[in-house]
Amino acid sequence: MTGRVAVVTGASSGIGAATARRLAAEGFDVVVGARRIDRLEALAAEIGGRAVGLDVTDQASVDAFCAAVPECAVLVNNAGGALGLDPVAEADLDRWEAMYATNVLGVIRVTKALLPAIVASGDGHIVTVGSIAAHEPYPGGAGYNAAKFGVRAAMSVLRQELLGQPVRVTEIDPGMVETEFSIVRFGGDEARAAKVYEGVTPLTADDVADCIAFAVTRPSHVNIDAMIVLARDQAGARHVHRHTP
Ligand code: 8X3
Repeated sequence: MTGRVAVVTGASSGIGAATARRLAAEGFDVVVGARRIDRLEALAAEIGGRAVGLDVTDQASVDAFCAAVPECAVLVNNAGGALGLDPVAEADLDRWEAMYATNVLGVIRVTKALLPAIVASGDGHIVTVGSIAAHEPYPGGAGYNAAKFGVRAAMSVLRQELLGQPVRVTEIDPGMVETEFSIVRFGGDEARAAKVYEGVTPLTADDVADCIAFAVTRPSHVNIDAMIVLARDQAGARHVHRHTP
């Protein structure tokens, strides 16, 4: 048991929930944050953690969250996601703003607010869940690509700015992970979401949580700067091998 506090954002499902479970199993005192408080409380009860409501796009919500979490050693910035697959010519700018608000400003807002506690822990770690989309643009991806490239740039800057402080900064960039990601991206269209993973063995949320746990449980002097994690069936953002039944 480390007993150190680990905060996981976007923890009500998918990679966030899997990471919360895994970090609790590793002995962290886990605080889960998300907007869907019912699911969050069930998860917190399951893992012996604490649920605190969190909307990363709302400064008052982030302030209240941080007031409830005076100590924090590890922050996993997982909240985020994609909205649509619009070509630039048909961009829905409201959705693009929303992607920037969650994936970029949301991560920065939470990180900034928790940073004093993370530094004060004497052995802090900030892990951000990015995406292969932060490395490879693809048709229809521009709104999400821009957001994920943006947060990757910001956290790379943070890594440099924190040099000399007792804080590690890591980015985990997965490819296809079968979670609610595509259902949310396609506005609840489950058939369209299922097509994304058709004929492929995608990563699971647990696979990504495993990578996060690996980074977090290295000795303190080891900083996993970045990790791109793809399914064996995926060799690039849109380079996928689909098995026929
Ligand atoms: C999710 C992966 O390729 O749909 O972050 O952008 S992708």
